[in-house]
Amino acid sequence: MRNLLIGSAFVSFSLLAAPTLAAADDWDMDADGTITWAEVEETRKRIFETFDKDGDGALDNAEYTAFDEARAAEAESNPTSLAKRAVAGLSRANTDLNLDGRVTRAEMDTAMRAWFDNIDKDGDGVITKGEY
Ligand SMILES: [Ca+2]
Ligand SMILES: [Ca+2]
Repeated sequence: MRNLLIGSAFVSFSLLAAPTLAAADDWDMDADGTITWAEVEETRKRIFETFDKDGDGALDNAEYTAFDEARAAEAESNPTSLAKRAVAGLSRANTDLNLDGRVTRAEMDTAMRAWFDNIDKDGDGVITKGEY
């Protein structure tokens, strides 16, 4: 269930990570119809570049609140089902794995890796359209 929640929200990360990323297809950075783990890691990097204001490698309470607000604003202005699901799906409940109030790169990595492995049903390390 946890993985499913993360997964449903995951494809909306691109809507949130940066204003320049407007479409879910932006996940697929080389536009070849697949999402690789490298592309997932790139998106995670962008999330931290955008929201980790003090650059300490973790989203603290205030920084995560800004991330929450960005997702809420995105869902408001672009009310796709993916954007709406991202509001709850990417909440601290799903990413702050040790419940210490901060989401580290490692925690985000673990959450996204779990999602990736869950969706990549044939285990070839690549998510193809239809799998997501
Ligand atoms: Ca920080
Ligand atoms: Ca934590």
